[in-house]
Amino acid sequence: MSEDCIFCAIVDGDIPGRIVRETETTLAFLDANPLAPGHTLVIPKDHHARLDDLPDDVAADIFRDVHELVSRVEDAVDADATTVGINDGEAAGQEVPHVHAHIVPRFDGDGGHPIHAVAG
Ligand code: IU
Repeated sequence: MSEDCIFCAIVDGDIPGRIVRETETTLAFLDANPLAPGHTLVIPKDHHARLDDLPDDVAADIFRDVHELVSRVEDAVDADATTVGINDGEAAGQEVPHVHAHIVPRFDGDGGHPIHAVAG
């Protein structure tokens, strides 16, 4: 855990999160400022700022969760497709320095561009 990390506070239950899935090593919850209904974040429970900091097994756990959640989230909000993205580092648009994968439901004609739509 890292002090003053908002995502660590969600993991610890100090800040409420709308939890979608929890495993021993990962947590998935709804984004507080969703780019689309169902916008979900998948994070490691331990604090790691950048992808390169993640242990291999936790990186695999995160992708396993993303893989399993995409269809569940699409079904839940009746989406047509999904953009999955990680902003890895400040210059890439990472605002919260705790690794997180975005699952952004997409809808026919929503006008978003792949990747740029999730970079905001
Ligand atoms: P980014 O990839 O670091 O730019 O994305 C950060 C995301 O975290 C962004 O979509 C925010 O809406 C989201 N978020 C959140 O869900 N809860 C929070 O308390 C904060 C940010 I701060």
